Amino acid sequence: MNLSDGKKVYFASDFHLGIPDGATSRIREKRIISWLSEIETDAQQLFLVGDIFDVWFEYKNVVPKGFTRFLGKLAELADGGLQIEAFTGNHDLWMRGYFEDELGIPVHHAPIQRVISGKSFFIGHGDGLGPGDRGYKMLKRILSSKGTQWLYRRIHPDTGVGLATWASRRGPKHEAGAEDGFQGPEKEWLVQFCLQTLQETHYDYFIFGHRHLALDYPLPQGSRYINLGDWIKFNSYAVFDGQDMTLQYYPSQS
Ligand SMILES: [Mn+2]
Repeated sequence: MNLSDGKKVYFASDFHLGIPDGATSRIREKRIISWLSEIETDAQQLFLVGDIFDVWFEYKNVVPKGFTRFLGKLAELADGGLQIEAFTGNHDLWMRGYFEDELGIPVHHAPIQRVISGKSFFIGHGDGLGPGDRGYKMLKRILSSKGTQWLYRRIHPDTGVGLATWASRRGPKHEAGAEDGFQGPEKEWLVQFCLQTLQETHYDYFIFGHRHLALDYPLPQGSRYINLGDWIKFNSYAVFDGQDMTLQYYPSQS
């Protein structure tokens, strides 16, 4: 894919719509929509890199209530010709066709590789990559399985979504550590993942969410690991203008 003159690619993740409560989430939802309205003037492509919703579980004919303004904005943008692609995160891995059917937005359930205007990208939410976190990798395998999802859909939506909401708020936080800041390259699994990957394949940019840290970390061979941060604390996103990548914050500081 090549960018047209003056056009850009935008990346954002970890909106976690729904937490900590409806009213607070609504404020964040509106902020995200303002941001989308601002970028639509020069965006050619938008990647939503996971954990868009704090809880999402799609039944065959039922989706969770809420997020109408956000979904409406995505529909408007997609209908207007903006190329949008989404990823599942560890909080919203149970997406199964609603975005595709209703919005025309493809959803990736695993990382992807792309070449945009001559630069190579590795893009994914980032959960379950790199060494360690065996418990989570096992849990993810179970939760991702068709059988588990089929069984879960036998539960009434009120109970099913309620249970998922309860688990999300009380369960272990796989973004743990964000409060403590960057843990150093040895402890940051995503840095380890990048270093390992670079030994075999070169990417100009690794784009991840999940860590809830806004990061632009230099790697060997001129590569960079961008962590998109989140929209709970940072309102951060990344922009690629065809030449370079920058981390930015909304509203812009200047
Ligand atoms: Mn997250």
